This record gives sequence, C-alpha cells and structure tokens, in this order.
Amino acid sequence: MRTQVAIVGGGPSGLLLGQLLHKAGIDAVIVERVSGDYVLGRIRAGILEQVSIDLMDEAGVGARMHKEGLVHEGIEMLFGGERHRVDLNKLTGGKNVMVYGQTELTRDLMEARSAAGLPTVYEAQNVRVHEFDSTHPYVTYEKNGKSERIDCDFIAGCDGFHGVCRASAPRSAIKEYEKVYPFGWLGLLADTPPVNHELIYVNSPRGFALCSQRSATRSRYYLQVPLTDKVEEWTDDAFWQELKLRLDDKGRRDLVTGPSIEKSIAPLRSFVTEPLRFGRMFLAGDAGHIVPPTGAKGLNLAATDVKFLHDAIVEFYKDKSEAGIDDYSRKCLGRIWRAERFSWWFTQLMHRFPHDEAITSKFQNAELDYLMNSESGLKTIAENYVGLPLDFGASKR
Ligand code: FAS
Ligand code: PHB
Repeated sequence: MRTQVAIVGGGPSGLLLGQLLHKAGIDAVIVERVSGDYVLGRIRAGILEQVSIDLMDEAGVGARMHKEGLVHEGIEMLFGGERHRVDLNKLTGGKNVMVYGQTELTRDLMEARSAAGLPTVYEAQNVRVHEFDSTHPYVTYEKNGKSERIDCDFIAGCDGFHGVCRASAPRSAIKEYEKVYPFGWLGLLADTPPVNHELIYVNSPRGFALCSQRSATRSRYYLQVPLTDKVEEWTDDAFWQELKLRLDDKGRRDLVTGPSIEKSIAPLRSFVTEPLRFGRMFLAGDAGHIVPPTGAKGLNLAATDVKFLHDAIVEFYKDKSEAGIDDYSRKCLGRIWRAERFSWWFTQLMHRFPHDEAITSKFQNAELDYLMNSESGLKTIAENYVGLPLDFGASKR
C-alpha cells in the first residue's frame, strides 16, 4: 500500500490529524494497535480549550460538540474550607472552556473517518517504522497473520506514551525530560448530576480532589491517592466517603452519589521529548509529551501539535516548502513547555506530597489565598487554564 502520510495511532491525535489532512486533500492511513471499541472505552480528558474547539470545527466534526458540550465560564478553587471562583471569561476578555469528554470527541472523529471511507487498520500487530531518516519511509505491521507494508512520504507518531515511534528514534538524537509524581489520580465516572455547575479543584488536608462532569447527568470525580493503591481496593462507598471528607459542607450536602460506571487510577508525570521530529517522522500528542492532568492540558496540547503538523504537511505539498516541517518541533515545544510548566505548578499547589512538612501546606494555602485576592494572580491562572494564544510570545522573538 502507498499513501502520503502513515499515521501510527488511532487516538484523538491520529484521528484529528487524519481528518484535517483529508479536508486538505492529503491521503493518510491510520494504523492502530487495538480495536476501535477499545479506544472508545478509555475514559480520559474532559476539558477543551478554544483552540481545540476551533480545530474540531476546522475538521468539520464540531456539530455534536457544540450541541452537547457545556461551555464553562469559570472554575472554583476550594481550600481552607472556602470556595473561590476564578472567572475565566472576565479575566481573559471573554474566553471559556468546554466540557466535552475525550470519548465523545474521539467518537465524532471515528464516525467522520468511517463515513468518508478513509482507511484505518485496527488491531494491527507488531507495528514498526522504517527509514524515516530517508525520503521514502515506510511502516510495517501484521494483520490476520499477514505482514503488511505502507510506503509513505511522512510518518506521524500519534501512538501515545507507550508507542513504537518515539521508541524507534535514535537514542543519540533524542533527549527526554521526566518528572514522576509520588501519587496517582483515582477517577470515578457516574450517572449522577454534578455536585456543582462548574469544576471544583480542591486542596484539602487529606489530599487533592477534583469535581468535574461530562453532562448535566454524568459526573467525573478524582481523588489523589498513593501510588500503592489498587483500584479494586476502592469500593464506590469508600470513594464517595473520601470525596465528602475533602469537600466543604455545601459540597457534602449537594453531592449525589451512585454506582460507578468506570473507575481507574492514572499515574501522574511530566514528560517531554526533544526534538519531536526525526527526518520524515514526527511525534504528536502523548507520543511526545505527558502532563499531569491537573491543568487539563493533555488533550489540548495534542490538538495543537496536530494543527502545527497539519499546517506543515500542507505547506510541503501545496507550496513545495519544507519551512513548516523544519520548524515543527520548535513551534510545538514552545507551547508544550508553557503548558508543562503550568501543569507542574498547579499540581505542586494543589496536592499533598508525601513527607511534606506541616509548613508546606501553610505555604500552599498562603499562595492560594494570595492568588485568589490578586487580580494578576487570578489572571495568571485564568489565561493558562483557557489556553495561551497559539502565537503567545512570538512578538518578543
Ligand atoms: P493516546 O494515548 O490517546 O492514543 C495513542 C493511540 O496509539 C492509542 O489508541 C494506542 O492504542 C495507539 N498505539 C500505541 N502504540 C501503538 C503501536 N505500536 N502501533 C499502533 N498504535 C499504537 N488529558 C487531559 O487533558 N485531562 C485528563 O483528565 C486526562 N486524563 C488522562 C488519564 C489517563 C489514564 C491517561 C493515560 C491520559 C489522560 N489525559 C488527560 C491525557 C490524554 O487525554 C491524552 O492527552 C490524549 O489521550 C492524547 O491523545 P493521543 O496523543 O492520541 O494519545
Ligand atoms: C476531566 O473532566 O476528566 C478533567 C477535568 C479537568 C482536569 C482533569 C480532568 O484538570
């Protein structure tokens, strides 16, 4: 088989790239290791920045998102038993975020790809990438016991943190930066009305908690838990009891509990690969970087990588220019490191670290108290949370 772009990985990055390239008349094949149902079964992100919303519209798959997505103009911070609202809309001159689950975004992209009859190979085994340091790279895989080969001009490594593409880059050409956090997030999804109309980020003496949602009838909650915890050790009742202990009186009164429809523990890490380009192979999304989910950046960073990669590939074919692909890594990494910094900072501020001295939580509460009472403090949280403009900092270069 021959195509212009071989996309390894059929998660949100791969699907969004495939859809944008299709709209630009560029052929791409997606090779995905698991089934489509398995991809849809992963419960992950929930918050879209305006840049991601715009990209879904540009890809022509934004209709259901606008119909079912919930526009949120603020978030709440709960610490010291008190809530403080961060008015995202006012502090950023009208910007908001949208609650729309990654599962739904992935479903919209999958359905659009299938409706357009675009080639996606699911349950591809032993995927390998070859000769990406040449102008004739190719991808091989096995399907139904047969070896297959896709010759292409470019390979898009959209295969996530555990994928094959980053792992195939020459060690001498890659630098990886990593910080692993000493705790995880226990997430629970339930068909219960959210405890609050906006998200609540909680810094409590018992640890971090987050009250999020997927719709007016479906809630998503997270508890910071030790890395040694196993999800099967957490009954629904134990989860709800612990969440109540971390909430305020109003939260305890308003919380509607119910049976979980999904429960999982995710580890937290900050991770960045430099560079993101290896000849004709490009890393996008979690294949190139991971953020702790505190800042709701993971999916949104993946979307902007995809935008920059799409723009670069279109420029290559339409304008016969390699300027975009040569600048891809630099453009992405500027944005990635700003989001990594915000996610790390917000994680440090809201979580209890093992062996923290008592004074550390006093520092955290003092910093939160300052931020909530300072116009510039509130603004710094708001402008990072809604997502910095794509050209942020460009004028100063
Ligand atoms: P993904 O990992 O989603 O997709 C990569 C795809 O590549 C997968 O389908 C995988 O099966 C496939 N693949 C892997 N190896 C392959 C191979 N060798 N060959 C072919 N295919 C291969 N972000 C937020 O913003 N908020 C959150 O709350 C949040 N929670 C998260 C919870 C968890 C447990 C995880 C792991 C991530 C979370 N994230 C969150 C981040 C997440 O949303 C990612 O940013 C998002 O999935 C990135 O999408 P992709 O880059 O497509 O990577
Ligand atoms: C979610 O709804 O899954 C979510 C929301 C905000 C975050 C992380 C996760 O910071």
